[in-house]
Amino acid sequence: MTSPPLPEAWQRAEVPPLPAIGPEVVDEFARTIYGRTPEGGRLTELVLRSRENGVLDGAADRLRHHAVIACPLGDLELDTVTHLPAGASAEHPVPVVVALNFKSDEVPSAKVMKAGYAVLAVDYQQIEPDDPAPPAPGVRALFPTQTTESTETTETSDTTEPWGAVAAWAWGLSRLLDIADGIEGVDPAEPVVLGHSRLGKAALWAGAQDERFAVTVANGSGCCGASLFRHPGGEDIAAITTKFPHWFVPSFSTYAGNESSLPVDQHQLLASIASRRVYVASAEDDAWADPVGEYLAVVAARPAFGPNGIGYHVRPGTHDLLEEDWLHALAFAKR
Ligand code: GTR
Repeated sequence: MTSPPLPEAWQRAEVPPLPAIGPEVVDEFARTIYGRTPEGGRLTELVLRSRENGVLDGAADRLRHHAVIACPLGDLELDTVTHLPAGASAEHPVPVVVALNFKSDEVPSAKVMKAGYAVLAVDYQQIEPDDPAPPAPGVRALFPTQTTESTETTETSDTTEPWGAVAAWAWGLSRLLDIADGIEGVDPAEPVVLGHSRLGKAALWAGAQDERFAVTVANGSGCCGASLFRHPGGEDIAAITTKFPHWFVPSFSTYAGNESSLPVDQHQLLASIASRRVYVASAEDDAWADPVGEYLAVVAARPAFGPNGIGYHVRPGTHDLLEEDWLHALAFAKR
C-alpha cells in the first residue's frame, strides 16, 4: 500500500539529534511522565462466553471472553472481544493485534480482517477509568503503592509517585497479549499493539516496556505519544496536565511551560522500542496532535532502527482511526 505524499515543508524542518538509547531512557520516561508499569497480574481464568461465526459479511468470527487477572490486592475482570479472520483455526493460527477500544462495540472493518490479523480488544475503561476522581477504582488500586525505580546513574531516584492511567492502560495491553495466548486460532508470536489518541500513548508505553510486542502502532497519539515536546504546536504539557492530571505521574505538571527542561523527548521513546518495530500515523488536520511533531520524531528516531524498522504515514483528514490507517499499519507490520 502506498502512503500519501508528505507535505514538502515538513521535509525541510529541523530534526532533533538522537542521544544514545539505553534502558535508563525508559526509566526516565517512567520517572518523569508515565510512572512505572508494575510487573505482575496473572491470567487465572479465561472463559469463552460466546462465538458468532461469519460476522462482518463473513470476514470474521467474533469471540467474547471473560478473563480474570489476579493482581496483588485483588482480581481484575475483563470482557474482551476478539475478531478472528475467516479461516483462522488451531491448525492455521493468525497473528494478533491487541488494542484498546473507546467503546465496547467498536469493530474492525471487513477489509481490515482481510489483512489476516486477529484483533483482540477491550474497552479501555475496564482497566482503569478515565477520570481524575473515578467513582470506582481500576487496576491501579489492585497494586500496592510503588516506588518508581530509576537506574543508579539517575540522580533523583527516590520517587514514590503513583503510575498514571496511561501506564495502567499499557499494563492492560500486556494482559491482552496474555489472553491472546489462550485463544484458539491466534498465534501469539510477533504481536502488534495498536492504539489511537490517548490509547496510542498507551500503546507506545506498552511497546517500550513489553518486549514481546513485535510491532507498536501509535495513531494520532500526539502530546505524550509520538509528537515531540520541543516542537511547537498542538497540545502542550500545561494543557494535557490540566485536563488529564490522572494520565501521568503528578510531578509531570511541573514541566508545564518548561518543555525544554524535560530530560527526554518522544523520539527517544520511539527509539527505545528498537530493534522491535514502530509505526506512527498522523492526520493532516489533526493540529492538536501536532502531525509535524510526530513526523519529526519518527525521522529523528530512524537511526535507531534497521531497514523497515520504523514506518509513518500522514493522510488527509482529522483526528480518527480510519480503515486506511489500519490498512497502512498492518501492511507495514507484515513486511
Ligand atoms: C484529547 C487530548 C489528546 C488526545 C485525545 C484523545 O482531548 O488532549 O491528548 O489523547 O483527547 O484521546 O482523543
